[in-house]
Amino acid sequence: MKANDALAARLPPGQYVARDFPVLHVGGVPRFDAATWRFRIFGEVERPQELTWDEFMKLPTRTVKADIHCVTRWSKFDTTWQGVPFKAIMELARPTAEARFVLTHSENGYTANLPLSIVDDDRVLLAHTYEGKPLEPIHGGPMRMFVPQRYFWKSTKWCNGVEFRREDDPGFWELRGYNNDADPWREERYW
Ligand SMILES: Nc1nc2c(c(=O)[nH]1)N[C@H]1C(S)=C(S)[C@@H](COP(=O)(O)O)O[C@H]1N2
Ligand SMILES: [Mo]
Repeated sequence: MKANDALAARLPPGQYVARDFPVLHVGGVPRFDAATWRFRIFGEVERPQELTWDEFMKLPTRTVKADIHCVTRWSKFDTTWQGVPFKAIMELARPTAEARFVLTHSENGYTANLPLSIVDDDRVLLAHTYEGKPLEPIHGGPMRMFVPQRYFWKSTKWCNGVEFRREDDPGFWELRGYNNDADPWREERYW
């Protein structure tokens, strides 16, 4: 395969390769205090959880290397993240048989919705480490969702809760004209 073909196979339609790591979010960067930080797992689960930072950091971790794709057209190849696998969260809280969707919540009110079938995947993390270092506050530290199969707006920064749901409810950008599914390979950018 020629270099251009290899690039085309890896770059979703309408995207370009970014060398830097752009920062994109609405509002300010929330302050992190390890003593008061809490992470909630709630909704359609058998065992709702409210974890402290120490408890969260004792959960299993996994490293995932993947490309990320922002709806504003930049993609970044080979980013390496470490965090708690979403599957570990499911084992801990046990979604009920009725759970079909998740809504991830942020410290500053931002939300993103996803089908359970997308997040129940080894590549999906509650990431606290980026390229071997604690995730920087501007990129969502201390912890953010990492969902590489979807445009990056689905990866909620400063994540403080995961809500399991029977029904799908649009998140912050989905309410403002962004596509509900957000598959970069199908170029599902807006409605
Ligand atoms: N809490 C929160 N998470 C968020 C956002 C936001 O505004 N608030 N923006 C999303 C969007 S649109 C993108 S592209 C990515 C950007 O992540 P980055 O700043 O680490 O590149 O975060 C996503 N997660
Ligand atoms: Mo974005």
